[in-house]
Amino acid sequence: MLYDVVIVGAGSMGMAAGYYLSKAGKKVLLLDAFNPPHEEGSHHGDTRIIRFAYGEGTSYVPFVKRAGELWQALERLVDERLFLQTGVVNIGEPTSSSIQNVKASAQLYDLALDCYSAEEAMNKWPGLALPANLVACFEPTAGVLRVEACIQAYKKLALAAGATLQTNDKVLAIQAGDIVHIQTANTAYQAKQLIVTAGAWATELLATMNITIPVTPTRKTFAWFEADEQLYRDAVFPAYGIELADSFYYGFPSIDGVGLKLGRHDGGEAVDPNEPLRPFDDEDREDLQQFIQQFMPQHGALKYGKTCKYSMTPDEDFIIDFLPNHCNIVIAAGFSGHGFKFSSAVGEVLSELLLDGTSKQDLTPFKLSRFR
Ligand code: PYC
Repeated sequence: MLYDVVIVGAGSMGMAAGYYLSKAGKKVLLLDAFNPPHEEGSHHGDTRIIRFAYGEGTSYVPFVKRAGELWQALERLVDERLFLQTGVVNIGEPTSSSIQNVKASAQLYDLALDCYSAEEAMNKWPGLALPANLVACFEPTAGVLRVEACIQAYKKLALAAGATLQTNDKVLAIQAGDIVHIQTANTAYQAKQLIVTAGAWATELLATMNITIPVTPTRKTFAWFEADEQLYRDAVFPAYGIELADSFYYGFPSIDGVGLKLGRHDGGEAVDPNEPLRPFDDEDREDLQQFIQQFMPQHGALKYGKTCKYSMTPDEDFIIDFLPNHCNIVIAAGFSGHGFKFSSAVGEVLSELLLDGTSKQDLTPFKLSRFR
C-alpha cells in the first residue's frame, strides 16, 4: 500500500506529526512497535516539565514558546486539561550555565522570572532545603504536561483526521528512494515521504539505511515518594530542576495526591533498546533517596520507582533534519531527556518540512551535519 507519508514511531513527536499532516490532507500511516502511549520508551510517567526560560540555551525559547501555544490549542481541541501551571523552579549555582541561560532567556524574551537566594527560596517553599551556594530562579508561568493525555489527544485527532495507526508492528528495515520501502515484521509498506521518530530505536533503524547518528539509548530512573500535602501539593510547590556540581535531578509536586516525583537527569547507562531495561533496583532507590533526603527532607517513604530510555546526543541538543541526500525523509531524534515539552511543535515542524521543504522555526542548531 502506498502512503503519502509513513511515520515510524507514533510516540509524542510522531503522533503530533501524524495529526498535522493528516489535517493537511496527506494520506498518513503511523507505525509503532507498541501501542502508544506505552511504557517502553521515554514518554511514560504521568508528567513532564514545560519551561520557557531555557537552561539548555536561549536558542530553544522561540521553539518552546510555539510548543506552549500548540499545547494550549490542543487543550481547546480536545476540551481537556493537559497543562498545569505549577511554576517551575530552576536551582543551581549562580555561575552555572543552566542558571545563566535561564536568566538570559528571560531577559531576551521578556519572560517572567523571580530569582531567590537559597534562604529566600526556603522561606517561599518550606518543603525545600538548599545549601547557601545555590540560587533558585522561578518561572511562574511554566508548569507540567500530562504526558499520556497529550499523546492520547494527538492520537484521537490524528485518527479523526484520517490517519491510519498500525500498532505492535515493529519496523525492521527501511530502504530510501523516490518511493521509500518500509518492512515491518508483518507487512511491507511504501511511502512518498518518511518521518523517523523512533526514539531509542532511531539509531538502529537508520543503520538499515547505512546512516549513522550519534544517539545513545540510555537507562534513567525516577520515583514517587509519599508527601506531606501541606508542603508538597501542586498548589504550593513547583516542578523543579536542581543542578549540582556533578549531578542533575528534576521533579514534580504531588499532583492529585500521587506524591512527590523525583528523577535523575544526568548519567545512566547505555542500553540496547531491544533488551528489557534492568528494573528499578536498590542502587537507584538509594540514589534518589539520598537526594530527596537532603533537598526535600519532609518527604515520606518511596512509593515506587520506574525506569525509562533517554536518547542521548553527545551535545544533548536535538536532531531534526532531512536525511543527507534524501529530501523525502526527515528524522527527529536524540531528544536527550528534554524533548517531550517540544513534541507539539516538533510535530508541526516535521509537517512543515514535508509539506513546504522548510520550517518557520530555526532548525540550524538541530542539524545532523554538526556531528561531522
Ligand atoms: O526538560 O525539564 C526537563 C527535564 C527535566 C528532566 C528531564 N527533562
